[in-house]
Amino acid sequence: MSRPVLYKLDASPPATAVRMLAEIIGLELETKDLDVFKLEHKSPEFLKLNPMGTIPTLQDGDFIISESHAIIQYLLLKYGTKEQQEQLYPSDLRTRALINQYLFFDTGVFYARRKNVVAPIFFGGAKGATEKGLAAIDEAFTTLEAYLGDLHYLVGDRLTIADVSLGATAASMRCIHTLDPVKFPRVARWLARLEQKPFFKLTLNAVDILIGIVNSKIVSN
Ligand SMILES: N[C@@H](CCC(=O)N[C@@H](CS)C(=O)NCC(=O)O)C(=O)O
Repeated sequence: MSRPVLYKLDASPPATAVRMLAEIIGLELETKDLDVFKLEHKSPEFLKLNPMGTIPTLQDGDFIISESHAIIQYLLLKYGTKEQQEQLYPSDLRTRALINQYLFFDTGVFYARRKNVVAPIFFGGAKGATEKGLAAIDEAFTTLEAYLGDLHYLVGDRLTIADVSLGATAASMRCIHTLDPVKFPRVARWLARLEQKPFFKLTLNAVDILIGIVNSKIVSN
Protein backbone atom coordinates (compact mmCIF):
# COMPACT_ATOMS: atom_id res chain seq x y z
CA MET A 1 0.00 0.00 0.00
CA SER A 2 1.38 3.42 -0.91
CA ARG A 3 2.12 5.90 1.86
CA PRO A 4 0.05 9.06 2.37
CA VAL A 5 1.66 12.04 0.64
CA LEU A 6 2.08 15.27 2.60
CA TYR A 7 2.62 18.50 0.69
CA LYS A 8 4.71 20.56 3.02
CA LEU A 9 7.26 23.24 3.65
CA ASP A 10 9.92 22.65 6.31
CA ALA A 11 9.27 26.07 7.88
CA SER A 12 5.49 25.62 8.08
CA PRO A 13 4.16 25.19 11.65
CA PRO A 14 0.90 23.43 10.63
CA ALA A 15 2.80 21.08 8.29
CA THR A 16 5.25 20.40 11.11
CA ALA A 17 2.36 19.61 13.46
CA VAL A 18 1.20 16.94 10.98
CA ARG A 19 4.72 15.52 10.74
CA MET A 20 5.01 15.43 14.55
CA LEU A 21 1.73 13.52 14.81
CA ALA A 22 2.96 11.04 12.18
CA GLU A 23 6.20 10.56 14.13
CA ILE A 24 4.32 10.04 17.41
CA ILE A 25 2.15 7.29 15.93
CA GLY A 26 5.01 5.76 13.91
CA LEU A 27 3.47 6.54 10.51
CA GLU A 28 5.78 7.08 7.55
CA LEU A 29 4.63 9.81 5.20
CA GLU A 30 5.91 10.55 1.74
CA THR A 31 6.61 14.27 1.60
CA LYS A 32 6.61 16.71 -1.29
CA ASP A 33 8.06 20.17 -0.73
CA LEU A 34 6.52 23.21 -2.35
CA ASP A 35 8.47 26.39 -3.04
CA VAL A 36 6.15 29.12 -1.79
CA PHE A 37 8.43 31.85 -3.15
CA LYS A 38 7.84 30.39 -6.62
CA LEU A 39 4.13 30.26 -5.72
CA GLU A 40 4.02 26.50 -6.32
CA HIS A 41 1.18 26.34 -3.77
CA LYS A 42 -0.91 28.54 -6.10
CA SER A 43 -0.19 26.57 -9.28
CA PRO A 44 -3.21 25.24 -11.20
CA GLU A 45 -2.12 21.63 -10.42
CA PHE A 46 -1.90 22.26 -6.67
CA LEU A 47 -5.14 24.29 -6.59
CA LYS A 48 -6.87 21.21 -8.03
CA LEU A 49 -5.83 19.37 -4.84
CA ASN A 50 -6.53 22.25 -2.46
CA PRO A 51 -8.46 25.24 -3.85
CA MET A 52 -7.22 27.35 -0.90
CA GLY A 53 -3.63 26.77 -1.95
CA THR A 54 -2.42 26.21 1.59
CA ILE A 55 0.19 23.97 3.17
CA PRO A 56 -0.16 21.31 4.51
CA THR A 57 -2.29 19.23 2.18
CA LEU A 58 -2.54 15.45 2.34
CA GLN A 59 -3.21 12.95 -0.42
CA ASP A 60 -4.04 9.45 0.77
CA GLY A 61 -4.84 7.35 -2.30
CA ASP A 62 -7.74 9.12 -3.97
CA PHE A 63 -8.60 11.06 -0.81
CA ILE A 64 -7.35 14.64 -0.48
CA ILE A 65 -7.65 16.80 2.60
CA SER A 66 -6.23 20.11 3.77
CA GLU A 67 -6.21 22.03 7.10
CA SER A 68 -3.65 20.61 9.51
CA HIS A 69 -6.11 19.88 12.33
CA ALA A 70 -8.38 17.89 10.02
CA ILE A 71 -5.35 16.06 8.60
CA ILE A 72 -4.06 15.21 12.09
CA GLN A 73 -7.42 13.79 13.18
CA TYR A 74 -7.75 11.83 9.94
CA LEU A 75 -4.27 10.28 10.19
CA LEU A 76 -4.65 9.46 13.88
CA LEU A 77 -8.08 7.88 13.45
CA LYS A 78 -7.08 5.97 10.32
CA TYR A 79 -3.54 4.87 11.16
CA GLY A 80 -3.14 5.20 14.96
CA THR A 81 -3.66 2.29 17.35
CA LYS A 82 -6.68 2.38 19.67
CA GLU A 83 -4.31 3.29 22.55
CA GLN A 84 -2.76 6.15 20.56
CA GLN A 85 -6.20 7.43 19.61
CA GLU A 86 -7.38 7.27 23.20
CA GLN A 87 -4.29 9.05 24.46
CA LEU A 88 -3.99 11.76 21.81
CA TYR A 89 -7.67 12.43 21.09
CA PRO A 90 -9.67 10.78 23.90
CA SER A 91 -13.22 9.69 23.11
CA ASP A 92 -14.54 11.18 26.38
CA LEU A 93 -17.03 13.83 25.18
CA ARG A 94 -15.83 16.73 27.31
CA THR A 95 -12.13 16.04 26.80
CA ARG A 96 -12.62 15.85 23.04
CA ALA A 97 -14.72 19.05 23.08
CA LEU A 98 -11.93 20.86 24.93
CA ILE A 99 -9.32 19.61 22.45
CA ASN A 100 -11.53 20.84 19.61
CA GLN A 101 -11.85 24.21 21.35
CA TYR A 102 -8.06 24.55 21.35
CA LEU A 103 -7.73 23.42 17.74
CA PHE A 104 -10.31 26.01 16.63
CA PHE A 105 -8.52 28.65 18.73
CA ASP A 106 -5.32 27.72 16.89
CA THR A 107 -6.90 28.01 13.44
CA GLY A 108 -9.01 31.10 14.04
CA VAL A 109 -6.87 33.12 16.45
CA PHE A 110 -3.45 31.86 17.46
CA TYR A 111 -1.97 30.76 14.11
CA ALA A 112 -4.06 33.36 12.24
CA ARG A 113 -2.43 36.18 14.23
CA ARG A 114 1.01 34.78 13.52
CA LYS A 115 0.20 34.56 9.82
CA ASN A 116 -1.10 38.16 9.83
CA VAL A 117 2.38 39.27 10.91
CA VAL A 118 4.57 36.81 9.02
CA ALA A 119 2.81 36.75 5.60
CA PRO A 120 3.44 40.48 4.92
CA ILE A 121 7.16 39.89 5.64
CA PHE A 122 7.28 36.76 3.46
CA PHE A 123 5.22 38.04 0.55
CA GLY A 124 4.32 41.72 1.03
CA GLY A 125 7.67 43.48 1.36
CA ALA A 126 7.14 44.35 5.05
CA LYS A 127 10.31 45.12 7.00
CA GLY A 128 9.04 43.64 10.26
CA ALA A 129 6.09 43.09 12.55
CA THR A 130 3.72 45.95 13.36
CA GLU A 131 3.06 46.96 16.99
CA LYS A 132 -0.59 46.06 16.43
CA GLY A 133 0.33 42.61 15.12
CA LEU A 134 2.61 41.91 18.07
CA ALA A 135 -0.03 43.13 20.55
CA ALA A 136 -2.54 40.71 18.97
CA ILE A 137 -0.04 37.86 19.43
CA ASP A 138 0.52 38.84 23.07
CA GLU A 139 -3.24 38.83 23.59
CA ALA A 140 -3.43 35.29 22.15
CA PHE A 141 -0.64 34.21 24.52
CA THR A 142 -2.67 35.69 27.40
CA THR A 143 -5.56 33.41 26.39
CA LEU A 144 -3.23 30.41 26.14
CA GLU A 145 -1.77 31.21 29.58
CA ALA A 146 -5.30 31.11 31.03
CA TYR A 147 -6.19 27.89 29.15
CA LEU A 148 -3.12 26.16 30.58
CA GLY A 149 -3.88 27.04 34.19
CA ASP A 150 -1.83 24.74 36.40
CA LEU A 151 -2.01 21.82 33.98
CA HIS A 152 1.02 20.10 32.49
CA TYR A 153 -0.65 19.93 29.09
CA LEU A 154 -3.69 21.65 27.62
CA VAL A 155 -6.19 19.06 28.78
CA GLY A 156 -4.48 17.64 31.84
CA ASP A 157 -1.43 15.59 32.57
CA ARG A 158 -1.12 13.94 29.19
CA LEU A 159 -0.16 15.12 25.75
CA THR A 160 -2.91 15.38 23.15
CA ILE A 161 -3.15 16.65 19.58
CA ALA A 162 -3.99 20.08 21.04
CA ASP A 163 -0.44 20.32 22.43
CA VAL A 164 1.01 19.12 19.13
CA SER A 165 -0.73 21.81 17.07
CA LEU A 166 -0.58 24.71 19.50
CA GLY A 167 2.99 23.80 20.47
CA ALA A 168 4.05 24.13 16.82
CA THR A 169 2.34 27.52 16.54
CA ALA A 170 3.63 28.82 19.88
CA ALA A 171 7.27 27.92 19.15
CA SER A 172 7.03 29.39 15.65
CA MET A 173 6.17 32.80 17.10
CA ARG A 174 9.89 33.11 17.93
CA CYS A 175 10.58 34.27 14.39
CA ILE A 176 8.92 37.61 15.14
CA HIS A 177 7.99 37.66 18.85
CA THR A 178 9.87 37.07 22.09
CA LEU A 179 7.84 35.32 24.76
CA ASP A 180 8.17 37.04 28.13
CA PRO A 181 8.50 34.17 30.68
CA VAL A 182 7.56 36.52 33.54
CA LYS A 183 4.30 37.52 31.86
CA PHE A 184 3.61 34.02 30.49
CA PRO A 185 5.21 31.55 32.96
CA ARG A 186 2.77 28.71 32.23
CA VAL A 187 3.25 28.94 28.48
CA ALA A 188 7.03 29.06 28.98
CA ARG A 189 6.95 25.92 31.20
CA TRP A 190 4.62 24.09 28.81
CA LEU A 191 6.86 24.90 25.83
CA ALA A 192 9.95 23.79 27.76
CA ARG A 193 8.15 20.50 28.53
CA LEU A 194 7.31 19.99 24.83
CA GLU A 195 10.90 20.77 23.85
CA GLN A 196 12.02 17.73 25.85
CA LYS A 197 10.01 15.45 23.56
CA PRO A 198 11.99 13.85 20.70
CA PHE A 199 9.23 14.58 18.15
CA PHE A 200 9.42 18.32 18.95
CA LYS A 201 12.84 18.47 17.21
CA LEU A 202 10.86 18.83 13.98
CA THR A 203 9.36 22.06 15.30
CA LEU A 204 12.67 23.39 16.63
CA ASN A 205 14.19 22.75 13.21
CA ALA A 206 11.23 24.48 11.51
CA VAL A 207 11.64 27.49 13.82
CA ASP A 208 15.35 27.80 12.94
CA ILE A 209 14.50 27.77 9.23
CA LEU A 210 11.70 30.28 9.76
CA ILE A 211 13.95 32.65 11.72
CA GLY A 212 16.49 32.50 8.86
CA ILE A 213 13.85 33.32 6.22
CA VAL A 214 12.25 36.13 8.24
CA ASN A 215 15.61 37.74 9.03
CA SER A 216 16.78 37.62 5.43
CA LYS A 217 13.43 39.02 4.21
CA ILE A 218 13.62 41.87 6.72
CA VAL A 219 17.03 42.78 5.28
CA SER A 220 16.05 42.40 1.61
CA ASN A 221 12.51 43.90 1.74
N1 LIG B 1 -5.33 26.71 9.11
C1 LIG B 1 -4.40 26.17 8.15
C2 LIG B 1 -3.30 27.16 7.88
C3 LIG B 1 -2.45 26.76 6.71
C4 LIG B 1 -1.55 27.88 6.23
O1 LIG B 1 -1.94 29.05 6.26
N2 LIG B 1 -0.34 27.51 5.80
C5 LIG B 1 0.56 28.50 5.25
C6 LIG B 1 1.99 27.97 5.28
S1 LIG B 1 2.55 27.80 6.93
C7 LIG B 1 0.19 28.76 3.81
O2 LIG B 1 -0.20 27.84 3.12
N3 LIG B 1 0.32 30.01 3.37
C8 LIG B 1 0.05 30.39 2.03
C9 LIG B 1 -1.30 30.98 1.81
O3 LIG B 1 -2.12 31.07 2.75
O4 LIG B 1 -1.58 31.39 0.69
C10 LIG B 1 -3.85 24.81 8.66
O5 LIG B 1 -3.85 24.59 9.86
O6 LIG B 1 -3.46 23.99 7.82
